[in-house]
Amino acid sequence: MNKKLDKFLKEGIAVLVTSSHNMRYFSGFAGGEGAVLFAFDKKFLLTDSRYIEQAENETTEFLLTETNDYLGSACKLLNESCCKKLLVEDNEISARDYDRISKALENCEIIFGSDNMNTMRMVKTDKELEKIKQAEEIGSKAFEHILEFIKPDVREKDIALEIEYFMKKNGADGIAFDTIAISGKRTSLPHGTPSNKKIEKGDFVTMDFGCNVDGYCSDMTRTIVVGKPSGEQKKIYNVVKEAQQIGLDAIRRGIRGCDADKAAREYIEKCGFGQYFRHSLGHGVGLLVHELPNLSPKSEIVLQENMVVSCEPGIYIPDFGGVRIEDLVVVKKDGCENLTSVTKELIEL
Ligand SMILES: [Mn+2]
Repeated sequence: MNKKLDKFLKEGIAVLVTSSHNMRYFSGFAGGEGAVLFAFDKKFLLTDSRYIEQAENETTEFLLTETNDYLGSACKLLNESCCKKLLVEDNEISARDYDRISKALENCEIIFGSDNMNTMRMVKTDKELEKIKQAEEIGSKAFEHILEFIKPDVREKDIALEIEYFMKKNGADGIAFDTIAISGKRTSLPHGTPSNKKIEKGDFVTMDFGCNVDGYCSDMTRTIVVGKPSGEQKKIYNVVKEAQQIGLDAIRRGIRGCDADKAAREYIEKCGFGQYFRHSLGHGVGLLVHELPNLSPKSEIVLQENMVVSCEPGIYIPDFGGVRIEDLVVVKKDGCENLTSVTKELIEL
């Protein structure tokens, strides 16, 4: 049992989990639909007939309830036991469901719990780390593979598809998010969508992708150039590469997210590209591809050992193009362990 969750339960606060990622985290049930309820020293898993067999296989110690109305059933259980305080996932629950729960539970204080529940997942166990490592290894292999595939006249959409196909063919359960594969001037779009544009000589190609192993995500980005890079392309690439290394050097136990971000950002600013780096340095990765802790100018979270974060500075110049380099790392006592094994030298295809 998670220590922070245990603390709520000891204080007599019941906990209702309704997001698929937190249900999976706290119970092992990966079906995604239903609710997990911790209350009065009991653990309930409420789901419908489509998932009940799966729930039996994936969980232990949970009292399974088959129901088509898991919120209604949860409220009934809570009312029967005169629950006085209930923690809910405010980020995940609809206004309609919130209204319904509030009306159904008499004399029960409803507490917004998303911030708390999402911090519970930040530090990873060895088992979780193993899955993230596997996923990132598959991503690294996909990158090596795609270098053979990229050439002039290949469409961005085909590059994205090939990366996704390779990852699934090589052990991934699925993709962690829609693959980004963009080229030429379109690389100035940090989260551009692959189009029918064909690769041309002299194009930057940025690929941001990840897969999923047993629920856990990977995430990596590389930018390459097709043909010979121009002086300006080389310059931008090298600034991002150096900034990324500065970010990696800063990530360690005890540093705040904002300070890791600042280290990389200051270098990009010093090089005169500050206005073109307009997102955070990184984010946590786990059951969700974007989770806590953030490495952003606002993040006060102090990094702890075995948190998993990305380090991904970028420079995006409208009507010219952009570069992002992203590795996934595990925070350690005196630094970090890099899970992304492929080169960051500028690859010229
Ligand atoms: Mn990322």
